[in-house]
Amino acid sequence: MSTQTRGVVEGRRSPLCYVLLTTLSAALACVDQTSDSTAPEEGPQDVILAVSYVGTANPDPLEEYEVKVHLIDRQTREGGIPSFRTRLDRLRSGREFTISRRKPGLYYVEAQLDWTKDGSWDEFEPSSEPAELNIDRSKPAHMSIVLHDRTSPNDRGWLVGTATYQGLGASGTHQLYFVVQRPADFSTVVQVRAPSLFGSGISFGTNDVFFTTEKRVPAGTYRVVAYWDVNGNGAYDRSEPVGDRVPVFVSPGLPSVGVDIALR
Ligand SMILES: [Ca+2]
Ligand SMILES: [Ca+2]
Repeated sequence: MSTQTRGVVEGRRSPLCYVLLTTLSAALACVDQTSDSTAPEEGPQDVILAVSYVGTANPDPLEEYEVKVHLIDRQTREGGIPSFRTRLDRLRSGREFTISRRKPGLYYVEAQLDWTKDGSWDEFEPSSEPAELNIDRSKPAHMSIVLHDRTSPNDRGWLVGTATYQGLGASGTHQLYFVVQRPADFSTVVQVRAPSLFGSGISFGTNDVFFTTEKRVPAGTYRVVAYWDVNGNGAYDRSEPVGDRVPVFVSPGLPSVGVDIALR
């Protein structure tokens, strides 16, 4: 609409205009009276959550995690687990998550961050305290949720991963070692031996070889390397299959999962 045209409409209204405006005002007044004289409309309402994380977890800054919100009706036990994905640094500053149209009632609410990305709730994963939320009949429900660590800052973390090897002689009674090293000087922090399959040693090819350091690694940044100890001396020798050093973060009391090493 041009400036000139707008001026005509606002400044010199036609008789038809006044009729329409008067009718519209009357209609609005009628609506106002109706809404004033009855109870608010009942029905499902949005749940607007302010979700944040407080803790010491030190993830890869590009990693995204799923936050699951358990929202269960106290009376009917019905509900669901809506979720969203986010980076942990974004969650530290808080973000809003809206769950649309839930039936009014008293709900149980608890949220959890799936640190291990396995779709299940592990006891060490950041989570919120259980709380109750009343979803009113006439307006959206608001709630703050704080996810916090289940561990303390000085707790040790651990690494979980696998090794693969496609070379000749991909099975044997030799041992496979995983070494967690400090990045500055490659000194060893923890060395673990992969469990032998059926007590007969390592067999690559059909299965990746699984390892865990268990809770032995202080929080920090490390490199992990794996080698196949062919001569059985408990140390790496130059002719033995070995993988590249993989950088990992270890957070207090949390596992670093998915550390995969390809031996050559
Ligand atoms: Ca999990
Ligand atoms: Ca060796």
